[in-house]
Amino acid sequence: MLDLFADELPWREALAEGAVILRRFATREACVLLALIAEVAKQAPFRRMATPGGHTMSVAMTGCGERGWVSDARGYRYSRLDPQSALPWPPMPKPLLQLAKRSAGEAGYTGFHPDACLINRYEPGAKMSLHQDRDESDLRAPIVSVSLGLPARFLFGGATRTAPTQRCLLEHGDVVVWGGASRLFYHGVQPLRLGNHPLTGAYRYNLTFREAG
Ligand code: MD3
Ligand code: FE
Repeated sequence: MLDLFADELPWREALAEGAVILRRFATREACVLLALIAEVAKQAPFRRMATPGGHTMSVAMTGCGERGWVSDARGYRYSRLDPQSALPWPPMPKPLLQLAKRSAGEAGYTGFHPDACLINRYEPGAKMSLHQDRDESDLRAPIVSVSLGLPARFLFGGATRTAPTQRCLLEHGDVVVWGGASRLFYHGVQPLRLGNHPLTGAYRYNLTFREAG
């Protein structure tokens, strides 16, 4: 097989206390990951959820695994059922689970057992405001994030909403592992810029693996 990535090895960048970027760690698997996302989306289509405040999120979401993250007028939570179909979320495909475990291990987090994979799809202009991820039951477990397709300008701050923010570009194949001190840090994504990625066209996808339950 022609290997277009043989000359680009992954490298690591420290981002914050307990957080590390594994640059290009998922590049070789990207095609497989995107095919698996498409399979999941056949069973649980991407949808733009309502916020508790009555707005509609610009990011379209779906998920796989035992639990899925949902938002509606009642709030944010994890649910075993997809509210749109009233069926369980599609199972987490093995290669996704294995990538998540391998990434966590690479960052020093052994024994990571994610039961939820949230799949975000950004179209041009879609963004995610500064927030914390705190709906998971055990906040000692890290979150593993995988970026695919168009690049995103990612913002991350500190333990309070007003802490100074840093920005970094998350590109196709980049994996970030967030744990320890940075697990509850505020973060967000700036509006996606127009572009055309060879594998995803106008979209960016982000997978986040979590121990939710
Ligand atoms: C920092 N997703 O789904 S992934 C989210 O690119 C979310 O779609 C973004 O924030 C995205 O909640 C960012 C990177 C990320 C994920 C979890 C974190 C950064 C984090 C948890 C704590 C601190
Ligand atoms: Fe988040």
